[in-house]
Amino acid sequence: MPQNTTEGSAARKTLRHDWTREEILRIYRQPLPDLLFSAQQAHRTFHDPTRVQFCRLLSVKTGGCPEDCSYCPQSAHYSTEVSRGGLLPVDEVVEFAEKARGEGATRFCMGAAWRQVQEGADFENVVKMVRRVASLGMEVCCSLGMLDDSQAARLADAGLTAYNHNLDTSPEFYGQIITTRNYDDRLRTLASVRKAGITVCCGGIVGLGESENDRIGLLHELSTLNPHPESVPINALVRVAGTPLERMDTLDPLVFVRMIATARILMPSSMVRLSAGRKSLSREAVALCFVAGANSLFIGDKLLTTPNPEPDDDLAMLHSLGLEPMQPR
Ligand code: SAM
Ligand code: DTB
Ligand code: SF4
Repeated sequence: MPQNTTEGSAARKTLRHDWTREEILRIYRQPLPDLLFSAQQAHRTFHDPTRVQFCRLLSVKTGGCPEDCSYCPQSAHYSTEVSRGGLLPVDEVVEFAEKARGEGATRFCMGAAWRQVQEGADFENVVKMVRRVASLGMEVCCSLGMLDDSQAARLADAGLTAYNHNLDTSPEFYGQIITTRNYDDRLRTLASVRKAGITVCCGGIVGLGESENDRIGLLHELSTLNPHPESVPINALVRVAGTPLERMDTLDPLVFVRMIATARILMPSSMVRLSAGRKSLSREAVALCFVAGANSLFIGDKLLTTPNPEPDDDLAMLHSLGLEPMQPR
């Protein structure tokens, strides 16, 4: 196929928000070299392909979540090895963030196993955490479940850079993964985040047993948001004992690579984050994810509750690929 007809290859600065599912399917299904070529073109139009942003996650409130997300070890509906805890003390969280900054993280993400944010002492303490982490000069992200306009405004005022709230999969498949909330609930929170002027971190998971159409459906939902989410985490399911998805089939790593490449083409200016599931990918599969346009990863030996590669192994991996950590903006 001649270069100039490769799907989605036009290296242009304009962003589109009117992608159709048919177009996305055509992009996703291209021969892998064409897909990767287009993704590289899109990537290089907006980003330095040798730079990777390091982010660090911390679960500030773990387990006992009333939602029934069937992938999640923190749901109270399943019996997993995750033990429940209350909100961590503010000082402890800030110390952890400082340490992460020393290890090269420029973005710090705090996750709480809540269905929704509730006003009260815990929320006040989260607001304090945000204010103090922001004062360290790091990007600050929170993932606290659903929130409303006034809570989003409080977080924005404290200096929150981004709010993570994933759509996870297609609207059609959503009900098979989560029954305690619906897609519209998710979209409503995303709208509150936008309204408050906080950037949006929104992505999904592959390996849930979804079809190719569901993956396209997720990418369609994400890429027709206007503006696009500034941050798009692509997770591979971490199969956790005790969750309903613990015995899911192993994900073909090339599906992950195709998701990343397609996300990069559809939302070229966004940060595409290689998120959960890296421990089960080979170094070569991770390398392909970077070729596909991923430009961020989570550092540290733990995500929220599940293991992540050892920091020394990650540094060696990045070095072997000739990649460098992104400097603070
Ligand atoms: N409770 C909040 C929420 O659901 O928005 C925030 C925390 S939740 C753990 C953040 C995201 O982690 C989920 O939206 C999901 O995409 C991802 N996640 C959770 N468990 C996972 C797993 N086992 N494998 C891959 N991703 C997972
Ligand atoms: C996202 O999409 N992935 C991160 C972050 N956003 C909050 C969380 C991954 C969690 C994986 C399961 C765990 O460690 O508990
Ligand atoms: Fe709760 Fe979030 Fe886990 Fe769902 S993904 S069970 S909302 S912590």
